[in-house]
Amino acid sequence: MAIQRTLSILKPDATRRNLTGKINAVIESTGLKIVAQKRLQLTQAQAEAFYAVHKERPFFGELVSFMISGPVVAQVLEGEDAVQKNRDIMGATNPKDAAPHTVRAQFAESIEANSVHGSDSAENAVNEIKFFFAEIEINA
Ligand code: YYY
Ligand code: MG
Repeated sequence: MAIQRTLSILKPDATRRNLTGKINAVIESTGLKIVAQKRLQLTQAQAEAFYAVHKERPFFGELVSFMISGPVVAQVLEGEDAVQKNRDIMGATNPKDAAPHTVRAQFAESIEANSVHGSDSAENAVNEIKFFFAEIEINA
């Protein structure tokens, strides 16, 4: 497996509770490197566009409202097998199902306020990184 990039988002429940440093420590403990990072307030249109794949799902409206309820930290993570490595350390979508030591097991409040987003495939990672970052902002 070659060096790969993935998009990570620290969600509004994490910024609200001042957990960005603690979550970054978990990410960095995997060997993944945070090669770009910025804190921003998503607009409703941006959140809807980012999660467009879920627009027919019953939770879409609440997901969008939650994602614009406060600032997020968007990040690019780089390293060996970055997409899967980040998914592994995030834990299951529902924190009740997340393995111990994962970010969601340790920090998530609920299935909705679950602290982190991570790209789920290499192909989606490329598009999600482009959504937030220009190449000049990504520096290993
Ligand atoms: O990739 P991941 O974040 O683990 O889950 P997705 O199935 O892509 O759903 C995106 C996002 O939507 C999830 O992180 C929380 C929210 N959500 C929800 O509120 N209720 C559900 N039943 C499923 C997902
Ligand atoms: Mg997902």
